[in-house]
Amino acid sequence: MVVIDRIETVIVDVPTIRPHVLAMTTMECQTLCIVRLHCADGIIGIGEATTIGGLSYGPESPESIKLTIDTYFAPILQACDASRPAEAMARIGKFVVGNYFAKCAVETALLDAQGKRTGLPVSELLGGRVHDALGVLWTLASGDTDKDIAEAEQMIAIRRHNVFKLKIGKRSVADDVAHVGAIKRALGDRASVRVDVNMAWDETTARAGIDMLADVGCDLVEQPIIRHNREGMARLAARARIPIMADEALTGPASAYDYAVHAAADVFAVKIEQSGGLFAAKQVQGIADAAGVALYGGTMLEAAVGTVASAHVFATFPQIAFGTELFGPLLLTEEILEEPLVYRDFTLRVPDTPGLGIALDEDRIAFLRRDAARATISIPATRTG
Ligand code: MUC
Ligand code: MG
Repeated sequence: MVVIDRIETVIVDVPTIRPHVLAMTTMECQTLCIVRLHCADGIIGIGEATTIGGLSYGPESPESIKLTIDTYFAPILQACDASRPAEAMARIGKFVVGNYFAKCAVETALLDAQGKRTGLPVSELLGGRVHDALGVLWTLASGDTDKDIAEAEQMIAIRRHNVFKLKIGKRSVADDVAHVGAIKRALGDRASVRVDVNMAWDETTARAGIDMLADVGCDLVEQPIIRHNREGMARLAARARIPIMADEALTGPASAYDYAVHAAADVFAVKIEQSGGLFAAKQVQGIADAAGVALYGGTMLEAAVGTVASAHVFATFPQIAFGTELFGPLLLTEEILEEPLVYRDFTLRVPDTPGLGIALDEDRIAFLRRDAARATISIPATRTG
């Protein structure tokens, strides 16, 4: 038995490289809850949880995740064997309802520690990788069409991304479709253009909006309507000329099963935090594969730790037809790893060293943590609207 001596959580605020405009919030900063699991054998496992715009995306905030781990998970983990991550997570699941993002951060830290202990990358602990590199798209969300086109051109030129996701739903459908059409026209066959509505439309609006998007060359529509309208999603998927992807609606294996049974989406966006952890994300993949639903690797705009944890999971998916959006670290002004993740030729390399295969830049974390006395960096508050 490997005793867990201590679990440490820190809140870290990192500015974004530009305002990131989504239907429900504008982000100028990303807040991470970094977890360190100190094990009695000297191994430290790391994990991360993020949300999008505090509480504007889902029911957990970085601050609530920290409190949940410190107050409720820590005493449970005291009785757990760090070398049995699945058992430790089952024990947490027995005593803690919900709190998926917090569970994901702790499960990541347990698996990182276990990988370091056994000499295996996390992808191998999860069954073994099928991919060493994953396609990565970029989200154009500056809020301005010309700026988005310039950003996309630069990404294509440096061979970092040639698939783009546009965040829409904040403006009128006509304005949004004009924006999407202008970007698609500028990029042509050099890029795939997709949209994420983040649930901003009602079903009637979505019916018209999806047709209009198909007409201007959009390749995929993500979560057009509210998460609980599964029948609406099924009706939209049945009539649409382009694939419909579920994101917010997928909160773990039970919802994936429900969506698969009712043919409520053509594609599942799998997110490790939203699924309830890395094991749960694997279960979502299994359900999608059994049902013949295509897969996509989603992000909660995690920084490097959550991003690489997601990459280890997605690297084990036999099919991942729509690629991933594991660009989170690239949206941030600060590097938090000793060695940055490698983005090259439109892909992210999946590390193959033990555990997550990364090391935190501890000086950077010490500087960026919210409770540090900072000298030069100013962190903008997240704006709403
Ligand atoms: C979402 O809803 O998919 C992913 C990329 C991005 O820009 O925001 C997220 C959230
Ligand atoms: Mg989405």
